[in-house]
Amino acid sequence: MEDATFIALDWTELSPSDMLAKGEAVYLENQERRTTRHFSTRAVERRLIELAIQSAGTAPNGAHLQPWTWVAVSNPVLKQEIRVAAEKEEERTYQQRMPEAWAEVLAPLGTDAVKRHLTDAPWIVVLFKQKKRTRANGAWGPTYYATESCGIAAGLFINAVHRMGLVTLTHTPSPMKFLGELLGRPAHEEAMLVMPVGYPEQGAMVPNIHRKSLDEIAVFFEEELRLGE
Ligand code: IYR
Repeated sequence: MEDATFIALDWTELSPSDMLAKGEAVYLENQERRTTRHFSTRAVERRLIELAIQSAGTAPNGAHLQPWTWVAVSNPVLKQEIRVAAEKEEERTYQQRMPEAWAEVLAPLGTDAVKRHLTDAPWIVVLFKQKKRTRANGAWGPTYYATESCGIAAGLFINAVHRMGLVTLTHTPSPMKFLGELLGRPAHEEAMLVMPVGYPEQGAMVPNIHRKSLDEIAVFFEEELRLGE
């Protein structure tokens, strides 16, 4: 077992007004993010994808095992193969596997088995979760909280893409096993999320959804309890 080493935390205090201003600016910027299914075919520099992945790689994660592999595809032949395989699964999902209770909440979002974004977007980024790791002694060992870790990392990826002025869509073909096969990933890696990245198409549309208010999503218990007021 390696001994832990520690270094000083690099941290600068902000003034209360800067904290508030930053918090408001970040909220506003996040509020402007939307998921669209309408991507332009316009090319995106590989460096921008690298930066989004590097941002994702800063995520806090279980035991600092960084249990993720990001596969970025701009190759048109491979994108087409991914689309064909995804649509094959999705057709069965939409036509046979999807219970009515699920179809009912998807209807307002206008999703269907046609996955045009997989070939329109200049990049598809697939996030693989590493279920196992190699230990120092060469034996297989588990990873910990890999799903949570990858979920947090995906959030940072999505945020980075948005802040660079691009759009992405969290697509979840089910089952996803075909992705490991097409992209040559080892068996201990499980595809978790497919994210086309690019510019929105001219005239791109988004569903007219509403986000829950703070009161609907949060509960506070403060020092001065005001229960039953
Ligand atoms: N995986 C399908 C269905 C789907 C499921 C949920 I939950 C969504 O929010 C959107 C779609 C698909 O990607 O179309």
